[in-house]
Amino acid sequence: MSGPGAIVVLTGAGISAESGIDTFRDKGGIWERHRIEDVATPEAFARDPAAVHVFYNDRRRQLVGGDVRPNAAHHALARLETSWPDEVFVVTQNIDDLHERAGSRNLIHMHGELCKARGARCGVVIARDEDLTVETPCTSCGTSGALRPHVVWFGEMPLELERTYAALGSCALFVAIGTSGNVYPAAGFVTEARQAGHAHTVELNLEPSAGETLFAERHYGRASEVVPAFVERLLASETIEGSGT
Ligand code: BV8
Repeated sequence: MSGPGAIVVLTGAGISAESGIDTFRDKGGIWERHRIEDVATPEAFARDPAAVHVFYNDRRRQLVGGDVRPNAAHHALARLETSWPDEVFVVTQNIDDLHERAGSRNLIHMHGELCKARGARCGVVIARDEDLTVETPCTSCGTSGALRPHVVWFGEMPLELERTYAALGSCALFVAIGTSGNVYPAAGFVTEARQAGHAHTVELNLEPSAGETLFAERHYGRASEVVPAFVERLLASETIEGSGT
């Protein structure tokens, strides 16, 4: 007897909003205060690395500062991973570590991680909670000033796409949580899951996203309420409602 099927969950900044981490495109969001071209492209880093380091240092200090912690939505996904009879795979666009801190293990950060740095020369990735500056030496190759945030900027290739597309092609359920559906290729995952995987597709968000009509099922509200309720319903029935359309 085969199980109910694998689940792929895509999360975005909205799942961390109630943990106190700013989203990007909401009112007062990060892209209202900074221009992407100044802080989140390889060209920006080449032009003014100090400004890019300040942008990420500020966000890293907030994350590691102590009063940011996972919320009920992160914990619900960790519970789903341990209790669901088939695979649960979380692909996050977020660079915070709240999914890990809530207990999620089968997880990838397609846009990188705020608490990791990468040697721009050697490509070695290291854990890094402290500030980065243009003088910080790479702990692997020793080159001064060669460390960059281990973050995927606009125009750069997201991480582990092959593994992600394989999961999208074989899942029975695709759930997008807390994402506005503006950034690709992540915003195209729902279509991939429907076409390649014939998956049932669900959007859980504060408000309809740009890809709203692509989802077979939609529930709106705050992630800390909507996600636990959705996970409870899934675990109670152990079936995936509906089928990919
Ligand atoms: C690439 C790291 C080549 C940095 C980020 C078509 C195909 C492929 C690429 C493109 C394409 N069209 C355009 C492109 C280029 C570009 C792109 O998408 N541009 C956009 C602006 C049009 N994409 C790229 O450059 C990507 N790379 O294309 O490589 C390639 C080509 C083909 C195939 C593969 C590769 C790289 C993009 C990655 C950039 N890096 N982050 C950092 O964090 O500083 S993106 C950035 O946006 C963050 O990662 C963020 O997570 C992400 C997406 O934003 P969201 O997470 O959705 O956040 P947002 O604020 O927008 O929305 C929050 C939502 O939450 C809202 O809907 C809100 O209602 C909701 N919400 C709020 N509060 C709550 C809530 N929901 C529930 N509860 C709440 N309490």
